[in-house]
Amino acid sequence: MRKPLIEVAAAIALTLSAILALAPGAHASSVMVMKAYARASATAGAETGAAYVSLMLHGDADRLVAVSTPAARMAGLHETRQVDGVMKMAHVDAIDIPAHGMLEMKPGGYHIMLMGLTRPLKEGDEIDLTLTFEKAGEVQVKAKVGGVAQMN
Ligand SMILES: [Cu+2]
Repeated sequence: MRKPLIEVAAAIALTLSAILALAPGAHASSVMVMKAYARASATAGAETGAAYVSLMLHGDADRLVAVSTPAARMAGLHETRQVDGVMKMAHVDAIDIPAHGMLEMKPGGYHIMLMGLTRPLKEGDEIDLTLTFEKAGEVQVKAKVGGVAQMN
């Protein structure tokens, strides 16, 4: 019996994506960073700051387990949550991302907390972030410093 055309097409597509996945450099990581920004420091003496990354997984589920940056002595994963009407932020050990899923950090949600800024974040600057994933390993990201109240 003849294979339906759609199956053949699917088989070709699978083969193509397998080739692309194997091509060195073409798909070095299953993590696709869509957006990365930080907020400018409101004052020259600011010690802490926040950065936000949005990314997509092109593959199996993974976990973001760590983050580091030369822009601060310490960087951590935080989540802002509303508890009894009050916004509170807390450290999270890891952020789970489902297979082919998205992680969207944003003010009022997940963010990268920068503690002990080496210098105030200035609008227009760029900071380097290293995201560490359980499976994908380290992913380098450049985050543009936006306005003090930038939302996206
Ligand atoms: Cu925080």
